Formats: sequence, structure tokens, C-alpha cells
Amino acid sequence: MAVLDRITSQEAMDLENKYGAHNYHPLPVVLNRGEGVFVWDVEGKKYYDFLSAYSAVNQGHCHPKIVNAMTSQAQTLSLTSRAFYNDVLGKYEKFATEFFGFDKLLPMNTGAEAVETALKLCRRWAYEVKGIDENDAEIIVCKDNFHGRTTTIISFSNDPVACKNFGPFTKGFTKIEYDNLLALEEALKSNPNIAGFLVEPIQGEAGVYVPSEGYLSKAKALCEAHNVLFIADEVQTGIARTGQLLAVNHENVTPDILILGKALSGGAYPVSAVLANDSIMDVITPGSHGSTFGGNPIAAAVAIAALEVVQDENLAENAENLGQLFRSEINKFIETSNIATLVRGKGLLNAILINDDEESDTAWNICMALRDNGLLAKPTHGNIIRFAPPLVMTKEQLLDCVGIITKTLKQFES
Ligand code: IF1
Repeated sequence: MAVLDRITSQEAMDLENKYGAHNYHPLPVVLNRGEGVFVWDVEGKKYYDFLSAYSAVNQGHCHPKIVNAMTSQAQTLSLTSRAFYNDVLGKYEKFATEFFGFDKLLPMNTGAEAVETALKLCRRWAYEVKGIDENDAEIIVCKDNFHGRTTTIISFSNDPVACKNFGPFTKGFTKIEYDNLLALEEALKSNPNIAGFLVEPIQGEAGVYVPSEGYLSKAKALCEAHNVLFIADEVQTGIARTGQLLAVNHENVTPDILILGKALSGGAYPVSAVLANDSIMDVITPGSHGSTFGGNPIAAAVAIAALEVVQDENLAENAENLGQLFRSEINKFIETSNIATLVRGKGLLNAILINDDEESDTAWNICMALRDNGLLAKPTHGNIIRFAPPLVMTKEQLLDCVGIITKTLKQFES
């Protein structure tokens, strides 16, 4: 079978099942085209995408400006490695540091690599600037975090599905409860070797868990008081998703280290980055960190275009407005129904809690019915469904989607 020969959905699923490792349990739908807020399956059925590749496709599928930047750069120069300079990386670094308000950027490819980079940066800073004894640095992380899949990152996961039988694990992490300032203060006070606090401004995988108002700003102040770096993992929440450019902007917090991924490329290409000011980033010296693909010309060109789209199309403002509308419409429905108990989120990162126990397959079955009704979403942690459409959605489209979602939920009322 030639790669471009048409195959049916069943054939595509059978191939993945037989020849691919079973590290996912996808919703049974096989997509072969995307445009804006829509995707199509191989049989030609059209769907609203309410996952956006876990918030990578904030700018919408196949955004022409991003695709143009990618294809024209791909035809000119794709990769040099960092053994040589290229003429796009510096432009991108200038653009992105000004865009987010930091002195410097360190380019990587995936979110997990950027998290790893931030951890290394924080540890170096601890030894070379803060003055902690070598190998003694501790980084505070939160219970129910999700930061990626590498061996070090899963070392501080408490999800057995993600970490069981992958040990031995990396040391140097202290876990505290999320959204608990007392726990943070206690951890900071009790150990002089704390170097950083790694946190998701909203916990995505945990079920779109929004912390109490003031949590992030007070956590940042506590970190400052203890000379500890506040490290924001905005891989999922960043780049307009929550109704601000960054989720920390809701509380006027500037992280010491900012981690970005996913929508930094609009989903066109794996692009991630760590941003920090010189007093921190300068501990990184030649040879101490890197990646063959990090900062390649295609990635740099794509990222500039992807960020320009966010600005030109006012995606943060649109996410804020449509998010308010989504939650108020779903709340109206919840008042009349017993199938959903709560909608929560910020901007267009939202979740609906389904009224059934964690182990039930109701949320999965609802997602199957949503699929049949032309909308794609995925359950997270049992009875929670995440709703995160591309941010280029219009108000009319959003109301159409609310109609599909409420109609589908009604089918599951008891
Ligand atoms: C998968 C979840 C989302 C992330 C944060 C770093 C990374 C992620 C806050 C790593 C990645 C992904 C990975 C994806 C599923 C997904 C996810 F459900 F697992 F939690 F988005 F909601 N920091 N999140 O959310 O980035 O290395 O993947 O580029 O299948 O593992 P990555």
C-alpha cells in the first residue's frame, strides 16, 4: 500500500493497532484534514475540534500564515544544527523575548524538553548564584501535576499510569498540595536548599483545576521572599488559551522562568522554549545544554508566524469572551439537568464534570456520542470532559457547539 493511497477509518485503526505501540487509547475517529475550528475524518464527516491537539492548535488548523511561513522556510533552509548560526533564529529570539517580556530565550522542541531545560537551568542557578551546595538543590512541585513524559519528569508524578514500573526515579523534588499556600510556605521555610517552585497556572491533566484567586501572585511573593525561582509551566495554558497571553497574566505575575510549547507553533511543528532574564539564563554556557533541532530555521519561522497570528487576530480577547459565554450557557443547562454537575475553566480551557463515579465510562460514552453529533472532545481522569476548541472560533460557532453539547448531554440524563 502506497503511503498516499486512501484507506478507510477501520483500516487506519487496524494498522495503528497492529504496528504501533499501544501507548494511547484514542477515540475511534480517523482524521485526515483540518481547517480552522474543523477537522474531517477519512469518510468526509466534519467535526468541531474541541481538543485542539491539547491546546497546540490555538490558532486553528492549518492556519495559512503559519503554513506559508513553514513551507517557504522548508524550501530555503530547514536545519543547520547549532554548530552554525542561521539567519532566522536570532530574529525569532528577539521577537519572542519582546513579545513575552524576558531578556533571553532557549529554544527546544517539545514541552517535556522545555520542562527539563527549566529544571536544569534552575539547578545551575541554585549552585552558581544562590549558593546551594552541589547536588543538594530541591525543586518544589505540586501533587497531580502533569509536565511531560521523560524519566525525570515522571519521577515527580503521582499518577501511577504515568510512572509505574519506570523507576528508579530522579531525586531532588519535594511534592506539595496544589492551590495550598500554607503548604508552599511550610516547604520553603523548612528547607534552605529549595531552588525553585514548578507550577501549572491551571492544572490541565488533573481536570482543568483552576486554583483560588490570588494563589499564583501570593505563591510568587513567597518564592521571592525565599529567593526561590517561580517556574511557570505554560505549555498548555499559555499563548492566549485562558483569555490572556499567559495564564499568569490574570494575576499580574511574571515568572522567573517561563516554559512554553504546543501553541508556540500553532500545532504546525514541535516548538518549545524556556524564557528567563539574564541573571538566570547566563548560567547556561556553551556545551551545557542543547538539541539538534532546537532553534532550527523552520521552527523559528513558524513560531514568529504563530505568535503574530495570536496578536493580529486578538485570540486572547476572543478566548476570554467565548469562554465566559461557554460557561454561562453550560451553567444554564446544568441548572436544568442532572447529568453534569459543574463547568469550570478560564478562557477556552474548560471542563465539565459528569455526574457519575470516577470509574464509570459515562464520560467516554458521552465523548462517543459527541463524536456522532459532530464534535470531538476527550475525557480526562474519569468523569471529566475537557473542552478546548481553537481560539479562532466565532460566537455563532460556539453557540452551535453549545447546542451540540447540551443536546448530547441530554441523551445521558437519568
Ligand atoms: C500526551 C495531558 C494535556 C503539559 C504541560 C508539559 C507538557 C504537557 C502542562 C509536555 C503536555 C500533553 C501531552 C499529551 C497529552 C497532554 C495533556 F492530558 F496529558 F495533560 F495537554 F492536557 N507541560 N501535555 O500539558 O509537553 O512533551 O507533550 O510536548 O499525550 O502525553 P510535550
